[in-house]
Amino acid sequence: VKQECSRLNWINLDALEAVDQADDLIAGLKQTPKTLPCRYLYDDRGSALFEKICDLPEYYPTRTEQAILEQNASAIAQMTGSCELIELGSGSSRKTHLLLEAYSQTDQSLSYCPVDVSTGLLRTTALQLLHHYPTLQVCGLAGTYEQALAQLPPATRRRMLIFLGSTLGNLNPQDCDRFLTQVQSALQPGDFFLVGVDLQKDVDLIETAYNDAQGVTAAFNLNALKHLNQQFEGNFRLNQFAHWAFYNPVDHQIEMHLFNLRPQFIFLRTLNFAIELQIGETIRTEISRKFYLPTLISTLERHDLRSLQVWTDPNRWFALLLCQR
Ligand code: AVI
Repeated sequence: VKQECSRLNWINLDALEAVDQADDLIAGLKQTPKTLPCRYLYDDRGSALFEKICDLPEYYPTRTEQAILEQNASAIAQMTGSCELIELGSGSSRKTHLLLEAYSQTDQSLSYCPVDVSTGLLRTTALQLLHHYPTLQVCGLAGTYEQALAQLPPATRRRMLIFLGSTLGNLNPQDCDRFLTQVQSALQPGDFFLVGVDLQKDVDLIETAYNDAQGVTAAFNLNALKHLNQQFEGNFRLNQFAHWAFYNPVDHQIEMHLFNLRPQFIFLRTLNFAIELQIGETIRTEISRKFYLPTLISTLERHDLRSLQVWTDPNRWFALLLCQR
């Protein structure tokens, strides 16, 4: 254990001002229709539920991306050569194992920086990886992507930013542009960006993936309110909301909402903020955009991220793009 700890660095990224954090929460709840920043889906319980979603038969993105990585991880490692790996939103880093395995074949000084807001998961994963890869150096960054991109430790060599799982789709076009601008400035010319995205496809297949039979996605969605109740001493009654997820064909995105079943008066005590919720009112907790590859490639190009190679599965459901700055 001592040996493993000497290969582990830990950085708690500077917290955002508490007031700023609540600003977008309050603004979203005042809006019509109401929205929540999707980071509230990811406390430790939310992250554990998301891990469960990844294993659901209906949720095709994880296994599809995993299969693409299984087939192409060595090609990726060969194309980039030795580099330090930084993964944004690493979660349990399950797919990253495939990349680390491929890089460990050729790279003697393997280093990996997972970034996640869920510190519990980040710590467990870091320790598991150190145990598995005897020479790996891990630098865990506890914080949001934005914090991480603004505060990355100085680069020691070429770097590759990894952003898997179609998390890019959880950003609206404006936030996506802002995020890619941050990616661009965190990278030096020659550095790499590896991004996995869910593609446009049959609507039934997509809607089924966000309305699973066991109700894990529903529990994940409702957990955002539990998180708010805990963090801000709120009084959302979870059993008075229903999970509602549907495809919006205009914006090409799944929208996850919480549908209010009874009139409720909500008070978030530590923010001294109150709202009334009418029957049938919804709170949108997440968007999950489904991409059209040519549009995405040109968006990336506008941020100086040139696609070197695009890999997809036989159904063309999911794509993995290796870009270079
Ligand atoms: C993390 N993110 C890419 C997932 C998605 O598919 O948008 C989150 C998720 N929401 C419901 N199921 C999974």
